[in-house]
Amino acid sequence: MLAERKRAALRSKFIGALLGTAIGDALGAPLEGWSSARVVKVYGDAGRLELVGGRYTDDTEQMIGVAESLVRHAGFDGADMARTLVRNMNPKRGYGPGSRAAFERLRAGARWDEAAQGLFGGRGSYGNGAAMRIAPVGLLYYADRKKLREVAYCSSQITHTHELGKEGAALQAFAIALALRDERDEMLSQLEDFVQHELYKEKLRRMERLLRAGARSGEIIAELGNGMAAFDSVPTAIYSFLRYEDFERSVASAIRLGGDTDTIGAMTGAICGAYYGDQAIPSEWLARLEDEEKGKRYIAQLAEELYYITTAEQ
Ligand code: F2R
Ligand code: MG
Ligand code: MG
Repeated sequence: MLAERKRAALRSKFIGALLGTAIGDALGAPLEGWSSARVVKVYGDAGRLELVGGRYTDDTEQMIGVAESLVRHAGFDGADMARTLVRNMNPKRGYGPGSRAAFERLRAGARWDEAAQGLFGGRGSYGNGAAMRIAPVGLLYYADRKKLREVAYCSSQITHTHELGKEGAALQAFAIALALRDERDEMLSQLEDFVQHELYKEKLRRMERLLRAGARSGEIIAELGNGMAAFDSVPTAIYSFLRYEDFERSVASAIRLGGDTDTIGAMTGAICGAYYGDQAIPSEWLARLEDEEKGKRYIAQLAEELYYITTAEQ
């Protein structure tokens, strides 16, 4: 009976992480690029944020591609994942310039692990595009941090070859895994132990201070960031999860920080969903999330398939 209850809770967390990505993304989408002051002026500094439109963006579209490929192969296959991301791409969802360029090179025949190498003067992208789509990797490998890191890096390589872009994706994937495992109290120390770059370690140390002080938005933005670089948005999403103890407040407060709102919302939603499960997502938000060809029912189905693959191996 207990095992049955544990299985149901785990399944709900898988669904929560993927739907949480889509909800945070759709909530933040109309405000992407706004300053925090503008978001607060229009929506107020507390209370429910309205889900306007309900359409998700590139964050969720790519997360769906990652999940589809992992499900198809019961694991990572770089060429297939790249093909899937390219096939799914709808430019109207608003893609980052680096990712768009990588997909064009893939379409022209470049290898999955080489297409993005020449971007940004050969340094590769450190944008948050690989981190925002990483939730399925955090779920599938939640019990194996070595494999989680390996697949996070490899899946990033398709579009983001800069080490800070890859590390941001691995950090976000591991935060999702820890949330799934209910390791909230240990999250910061575990993340500090896991992460390999001093820039991220420093942001995690700042986070500890900000959480203790109950910092205000201006300070959070100045210390952690709210931009499109992985190192200016992944830590902010982790902070937003740790700052409050419910799905709605964490996601709404992340979006009220302004900047890359859809992406910080998507990443916060993924961690919160992995921790609280899908039932914690406000029903009013879920009701408004798009449900067309690859909408909420499809996303929940992908999460269930990932859950079955993961638990079949245990
Ligand atoms: N692209 C957008 N939003 C703008 C347009 C949306 C509008 N509403 C519309 O409908 O058209 N959002 C999406 O892009 C972000 C993810 O970007 P990604 O995939 O990481 O792209 P990119 O271009 O690789 O990186 C983003 C920017 O980061 C800077 N950057 C990255 N690496 C750099 C490097 N090595 N040196 C210097 N700068 C670097 C650049 O400014 C990149 O353009 C998400 O917000 C997603 O929602
Ligand atoms: Mg987006
Ligand atoms: Mg964005």
